[in-house]
Amino acid sequence: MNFTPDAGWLPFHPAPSKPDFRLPPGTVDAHCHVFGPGARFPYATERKYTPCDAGKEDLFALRDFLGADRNVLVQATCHGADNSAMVDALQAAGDRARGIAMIRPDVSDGELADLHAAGVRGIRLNFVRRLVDPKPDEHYHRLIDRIAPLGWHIVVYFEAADLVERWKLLSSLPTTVVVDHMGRPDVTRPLDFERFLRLLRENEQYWVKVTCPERLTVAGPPYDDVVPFGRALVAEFPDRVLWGTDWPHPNMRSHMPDDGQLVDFVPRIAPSPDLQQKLLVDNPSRLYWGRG
Ligand code: 0GY
Repeated sequence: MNFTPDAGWLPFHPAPSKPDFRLPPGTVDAHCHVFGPGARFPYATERKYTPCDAGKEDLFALRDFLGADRNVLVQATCHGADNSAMVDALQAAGDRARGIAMIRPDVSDGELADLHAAGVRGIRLNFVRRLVDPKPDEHYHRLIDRIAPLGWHIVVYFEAADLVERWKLLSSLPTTVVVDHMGRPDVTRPLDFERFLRLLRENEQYWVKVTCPERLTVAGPPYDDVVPFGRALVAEFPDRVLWGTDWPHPNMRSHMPDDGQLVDFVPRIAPSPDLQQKLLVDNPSRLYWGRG
């Protein structure tokens, strides 16, 4: 089956620049996706958008070009709970990738075991309303009951308003929890960021991805207005932060980021070699590869 990308959908950057910043050996791009190709891995019928295909070969080429070593592939909503494109990429990458799946409550033990064998180490709970239809808390509890015994963790994606509404659920999650994209602060309202910092301070199992300056910025590249947020998170929680590109950048309508420029954002939020080593290598190695 052939899929036509949504009108106005920006394809990933065709020729990213070579970053000035040299990623340390063992760097993990801890947030990226594969889309299709739709002809082989059809997009989900319940999807809210149809992307351009962005397959594993392009992802691995970007990894090598940027000087990263490994990837964490996060299941995106356009593939729903059919994780086969991601699993195919995990199998092709061998030990150089791990995955975060989306599942349904009726997933079988056998399916979970297969996902684990392929390298899946967690599930993603997505609360962003333009991406998924909201569900009652009970739905998420049922998913968590399925994965907690496997030693997996939870990745959560929410916007600032969801944090208020889902506070009880979010602050009671039993596993390690990783929040996408700095909790999506409104960079024009730094005081609102305090609520998210409170979540991290009061819940030691919470980690955060210091990703997506291109989504959070109002000023545009090189994302000066996002630097204080990323820098504050890395400084206060150096052992609980992860970095990633978010390639191929779904739903970016304003501009398509240059992935080389996203690498050059790293030393601006993690200014010392020690912080860079934790953010890029040690933290993801511990969480996803059980090392260190
Ligand atoms: C991201 C961000 C987005 C999309 C998804 O699962 C998804 O569809 O995550 C977004 O549109 O903000 O993490 O890639």
